Amino acid sequence: MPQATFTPSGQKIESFRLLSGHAIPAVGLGTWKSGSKAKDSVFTAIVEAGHRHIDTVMEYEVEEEVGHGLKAAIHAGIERQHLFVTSKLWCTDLSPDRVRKALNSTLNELQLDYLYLYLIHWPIHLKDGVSLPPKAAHVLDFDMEGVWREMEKLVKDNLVRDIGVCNFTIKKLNKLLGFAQTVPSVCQMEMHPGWRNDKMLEACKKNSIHAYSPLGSSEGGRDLIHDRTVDRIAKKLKKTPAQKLVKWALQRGTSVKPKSSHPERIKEHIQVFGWEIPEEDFQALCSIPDQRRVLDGEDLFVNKSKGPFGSVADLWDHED
Ligand code: NDP
Ligand code: 1BO
Repeated sequence: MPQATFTPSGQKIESFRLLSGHAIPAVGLGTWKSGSKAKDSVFTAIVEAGHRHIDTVMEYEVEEEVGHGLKAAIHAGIERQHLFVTSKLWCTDLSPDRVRKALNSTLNELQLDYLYLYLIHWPIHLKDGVSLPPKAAHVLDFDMEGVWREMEKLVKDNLVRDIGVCNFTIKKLNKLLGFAQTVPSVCQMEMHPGWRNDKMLEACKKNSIHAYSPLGSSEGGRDLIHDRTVDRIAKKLKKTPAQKLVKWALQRGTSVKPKSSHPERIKEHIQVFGWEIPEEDFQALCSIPDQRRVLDGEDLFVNKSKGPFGSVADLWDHED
């Protein structure tokens, strides 16, 4: 469960402790598909709702807007050091010579001079300018060790406080752990009651896990907000379905960053402390059938006839 940490000015932030010793706010704001609403969402989240973690990435094409939102929040009196900002290295920048340049470009868009967390977004190295899903010739060799060494240098140079990965398989994680001098602080993986991803959760126990798409996302037609079990338990505990889903993730030991562009939802998502999902209801949420990823990478990377990934299973190293 998250622990309360306090800023020097006395603000309470519920956080998990990363392997590095740093705290990561337990609940944050996701920004995928936030578009032109990103600035207002970020400002509302930080200044009105009390969020201190914003998750973004160059590929979402919202970093400039997010930067404006962060700037407005700092202008409104929030100290920069209390804002945990995460961004990610996109597939076309997965070569050692491009890592620092990509981070600098992100920092420039966000109008920041450091990040608290920088992640490898997907372990797939793509040629510049390819349309997705890629053909075989567009997927390049991924020099995982070379890229990780450059990520480690970003930490040494105080440009980034923690580094980690997203969308890795256990096989890829073990490969990384075989040479990492700085172990990944975070594995950001899809996890929600419709895709518990138990095997990855177990494999990551020694690392910190940061679940994404906690509400089941807007992708993949998985409407967990209206799932019967989620709804029944939410009513019983007098919480909203979204709060139940966020809390379920926290009780599993994963931090989360639900996305919304609606101020009232952004506020609702962080009102998840001071109460618990009872064991029986927690187990009911763990028993939702039809376990499957909603963001399985099919639209992004699977090219059945011409690609290196002919199926979703290829993408996930046949581990599921
Ligand atoms: P979420 O699970 O956060 O779901 C977001 C969807 O739920 C939106 O359509 C949102 O609509 C809707 N929603 C939000 N709150 C409520 C509510 N209270 N009631 C009803 N509907 C609600 O999905 P995401 O896929 O966006 O995941 C969260 C974040 O995780 C992303 O934004 C991104 O930052 C990160 N992520 C990272 C990935 C990676 O590869 N590393 C992959 C996917 C996500 P509305 O905005 O209209 O409220
Ligand atoms: C396009 C990337 C998927 C969400 O992180």
